[in-house]
Amino acid sequence: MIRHNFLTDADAAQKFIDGVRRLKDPAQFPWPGRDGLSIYDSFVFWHHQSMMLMTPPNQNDRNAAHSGPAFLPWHRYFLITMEGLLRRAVNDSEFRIPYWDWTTDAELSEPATAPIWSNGNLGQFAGSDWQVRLEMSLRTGDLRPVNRSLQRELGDAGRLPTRTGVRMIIRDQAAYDTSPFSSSSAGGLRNLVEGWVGSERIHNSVHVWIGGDMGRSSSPNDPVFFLHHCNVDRIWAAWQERHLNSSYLPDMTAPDTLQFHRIDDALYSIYEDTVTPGDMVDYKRYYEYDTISDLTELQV
Ligand SMILES: [Cu+2]
Repeated sequence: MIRHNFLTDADAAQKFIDGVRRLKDPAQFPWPGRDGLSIYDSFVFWHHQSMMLMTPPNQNDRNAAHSGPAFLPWHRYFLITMEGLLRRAVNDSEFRIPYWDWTTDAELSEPATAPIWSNGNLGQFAGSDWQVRLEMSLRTGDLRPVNRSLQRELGDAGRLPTRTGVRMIIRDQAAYDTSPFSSSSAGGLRNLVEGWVGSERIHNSVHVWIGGDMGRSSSPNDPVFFLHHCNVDRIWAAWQERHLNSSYLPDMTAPDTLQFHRIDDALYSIYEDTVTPGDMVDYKRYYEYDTISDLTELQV
């Protein structure tokens, strides 16, 4: 089952839009025990909680899903879980989340007016019929109930990563991650893709470029979160195909201070399942991408 480019597969794009709207409706997909909230809102909570869980607790950089090796598998798992719910919502067992290839938009003179933001596409979620119900307070950092429309500040800050920059990282980073396995890791695929180092700042830079709700721990409020992370995941997949002899790091010989990030540690979830980074490595059990060769080409 194939994950397609949002802009070249109208069927997957429309199903994604219909699906998130249904999952967002508390009448159709209620979040059990949380009055007025939906299954979609539980993903906002789950993402926020992952950022509150410092790993280990005596520092404030690495958390259960960011600034550490688990960044890529945690978000792969998060998307696969959403993908399964979307399949139920649109009643299509073949549906897979599409990706947004922002490197194409990076080549435009005005990426903020690119097709992805039209009213037929993701622009519609900035309207009054899509309500943010939980937000990270910018003052306290806590999650709090609200009722307001989605906020974006397209292009006010940050920038979209270039295809050349992405290709160079995939080509040059032979290791999945490097010591100290945090936002300070100077090399390794994970930290360069997450975007704490390097010139492209890939994942972080797209959050900043979209701005508004995408800049908070409650960023899954914006459905583009899933299209963005799908493209981030596609980079990991491309790297996996390019570096067949490199594997996820660290393994289980790493110290307890790397708990939640070692290959057989459980990824943080608000649901019952126990899934590890190791379980997420073989993504082809769940989906494939329509293309990764645009990222693995040697000429840069
Ligand atoms: Cu995240």
